[in-house]
Amino acid sequence: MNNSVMNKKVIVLGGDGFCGWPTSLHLSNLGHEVIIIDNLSRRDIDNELEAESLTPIQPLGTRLNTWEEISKKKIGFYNMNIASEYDQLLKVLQEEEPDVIVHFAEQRAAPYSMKSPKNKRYTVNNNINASHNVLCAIVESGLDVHLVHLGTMGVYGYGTAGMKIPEGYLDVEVETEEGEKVSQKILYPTNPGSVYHMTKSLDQLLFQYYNKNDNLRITDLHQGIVWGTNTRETNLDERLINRFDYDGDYGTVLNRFLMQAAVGYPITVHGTGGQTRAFIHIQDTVRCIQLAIENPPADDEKVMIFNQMTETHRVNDLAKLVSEITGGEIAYVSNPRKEAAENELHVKNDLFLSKGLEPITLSEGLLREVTEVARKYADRADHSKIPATSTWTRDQKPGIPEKEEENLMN
Ligand code: NAD
Ligand code: USQ
Repeated sequence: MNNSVMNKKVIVLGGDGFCGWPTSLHLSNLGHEVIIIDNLSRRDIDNELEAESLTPIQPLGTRLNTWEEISKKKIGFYNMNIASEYDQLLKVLQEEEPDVIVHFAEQRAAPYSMKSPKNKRYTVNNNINASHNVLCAIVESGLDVHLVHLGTMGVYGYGTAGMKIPEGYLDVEVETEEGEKVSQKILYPTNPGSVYHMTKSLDQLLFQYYNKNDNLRITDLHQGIVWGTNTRETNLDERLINRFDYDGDYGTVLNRFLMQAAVGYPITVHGTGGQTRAFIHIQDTVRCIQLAIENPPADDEKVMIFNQMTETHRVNDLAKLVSEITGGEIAYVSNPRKEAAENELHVKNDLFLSKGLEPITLSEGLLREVTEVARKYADRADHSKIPATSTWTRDQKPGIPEKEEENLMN
């Protein structure tokens, strides 16, 4: 059988999360043997923030039993902190002997990472130790594992690059002392905009080193902002429903705008909304992971980097589009982040297109689908958790709409 379509044993680190859960189901549905490792820290953070997923996500045990009932396929689970429980992680790798590890298990919210010194340190300790432990354990196990990591478009920064952002590497020409021109391929210079995005920049160096020193086969996916909520598999039964983050720390921009419009909260555009970002629908996320697994790097290949995004949009244009479709009112609020007021963003995504990705782009139908999910669970929304209150420095102010500020005071 062609290696690319052979069923594989896949460990999904962070398989209980927003991207990890639908990916686990998708891979299991394709016939891969899937094992989730997760310490359920994202659920703990929900408790800490007193902000739940808008959708009623079920305990992981219920999710796994439901999947087995429906698909007759079993997904394994280990409750483990991969950033601190190195020996246990190594033992699981030695016992399970996976072909592939998909690594989602990091603290992924920029605002959460900027909330306090404690949060900054937690994000760095968790993310860097998680990635390093995985790399170290793969080497110590002696197994030939393909590591697929979820990185971010944010490593490139959001200045105006003046060029199409390449997939990970930049071709440069340097001049030697003798005046000779030498061509080099270097990692695109990182320019992270938060402590969270910085950890993803540091991850890149870890991958480059372990690839060079130990010939590890690594794919790093520089993913844009994920929108949407359900996929074909999570739609099969309400107990499989995916997480929908809407709060000021974990909610991402397009899902927040759709949710805000659905529950009658003003659409919170930070500053002028001049920020341009890269986006991808959750259904394409799971398809991209499938394609990355089916197209592993060769033994002596350098870290393979794909830009996992399908389109770019300006935040203000998204707000206007959501407002047109839903009738929601836009509120231009103070920007709690330290970021350029405006940027252009042009990105190459040729690699996934060449592997067969047929991008799902923004359409009214899909936007309405998210709004309908949000409307269905609107009574679960806690309006006091909607505004983004984590500020990047003492100079920024929370992004609270004026009329809601009064409600918050009362
Ligand atoms: P999420 O927080 O919903 O899921 C992450 C999962 O990892 C959670 O279930 C959490 O409990 C687990 N986890 C975290 N630290 C762990 C540890 N030390 N040990 C074991 N488990 C741990 O996040 P998500 O939205 O699913 O994102 C997954 C990955 O994709 C992240 O690395 C993120 O940076 C990246 N990404 C996400 C987006 C997005 O828009 N959601 C966009 C680009 C990239
Ligand atoms: N924004 C608003 N209003 C809001 C929320 C956000 O105007 O109510 C603005 C922000 O100021 C920012 C932009 O929208 O300019 C995007 O913010 P976001 O929270 O949607 O995205 P970000 O912080 O970049 O993080 C998310 C994920 C992260 C992932 C990243 C991909 O949480 O895990 O790495 O998207 S990317 O943005 O391509 O780097």
